[in-house]
Amino acid sequence: MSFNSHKFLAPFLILLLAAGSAAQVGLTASAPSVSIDFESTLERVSSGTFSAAGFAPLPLEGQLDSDAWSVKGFSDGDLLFGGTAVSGDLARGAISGGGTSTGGLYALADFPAADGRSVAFQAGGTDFTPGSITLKITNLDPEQIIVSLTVSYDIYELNDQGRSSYLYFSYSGDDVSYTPLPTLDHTTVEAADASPEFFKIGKGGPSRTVTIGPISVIPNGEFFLRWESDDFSGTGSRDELAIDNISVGAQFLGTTGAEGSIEGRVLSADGEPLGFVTVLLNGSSADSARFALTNHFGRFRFDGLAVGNTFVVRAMSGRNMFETPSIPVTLKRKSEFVTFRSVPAGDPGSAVP
Ligand SMILES: [Ca+2]
Ligand SMILES: [Ca+2]
Ligand SMILES: [Ca+2]
Ligand SMILES: [Ca+2]
Repeated sequence: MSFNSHKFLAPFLILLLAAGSAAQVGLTASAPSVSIDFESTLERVSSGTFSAAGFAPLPLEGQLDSDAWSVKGFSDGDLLFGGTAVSGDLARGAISGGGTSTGGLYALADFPAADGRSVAFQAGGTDFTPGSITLKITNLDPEQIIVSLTVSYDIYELNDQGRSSYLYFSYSGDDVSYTPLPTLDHTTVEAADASPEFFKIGKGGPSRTVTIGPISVIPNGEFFLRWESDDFSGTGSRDELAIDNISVGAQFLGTTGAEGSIEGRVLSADGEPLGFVTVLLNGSSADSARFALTNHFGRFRFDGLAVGNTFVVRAMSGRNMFETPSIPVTLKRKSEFVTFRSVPAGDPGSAVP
């Protein structure tokens, strides 16, 4: 494809991206958690009962939504976010009890109970060694930021081969740099079971639970959860693994009791502090404007602001003009600092005829 045709396509691609931007695990302060059980439809994540019929951005029955899922490491090629894969390694179908020898991604059926479904994979020499499954989370709340995520999931293992495989968990804010959480590591048993059957890791509750934080996912910001696998020890064929009951719960930081602050100072043209200058703060939400007066050090401060929001700070004085009277401030961290400086005053005498 020529460079020119790329340019021609660009506006259409932008439209498609905009239309698809709401498709992923979307969390809001009023709906802060989701649970993915692979038995039922979860809008923007899975369609119907998962049958490993592949991945698509508009999934059909039995498929997963590729706007939420990315799968890498199978020999048939990587599934990127928004991609489509409906045959081969990424669509090996439902399998009851496991025991396959063909590398690929399956729907494990009838485990841990009848009609149960989970995402299972069989690794091989060129499949999923290494490989990864990534789930995209998006903060769809218009105002509040996600400050931590509680994640839990189940691991099922079929130890039918003489090799050990690992399943590690990591997270990312940009889908590039991932932070591992070694406390969640799992490795399958190396020596094969005599009568192999799928079993769940851990007793009682979820196989793994963790709270990730502090993090800062601003409105429309994304966050990524990743499960990675590869050979760990032993030789021969690989065991089978499955992931199920992925629960994600977000803790939001709202405008009430918010921890952010904007502080600053107002200076004269020659750098002297200016007291008793009115400073006005306008928020991005429906909050009414607030004002402060500078003290005799020229300092002011606004507290209780939501991190992630944008504000406009304005200095007003009948006696001074300012170089930049209005300064927009996005609270990317807990505190931001701004400085207003007045322009040199003309000689008052010369202005009077
Ligand atoms: Ca399930
Ligand atoms: Ca393959
Ligand atoms: Ca197998
Ligand atoms: Ca094994």
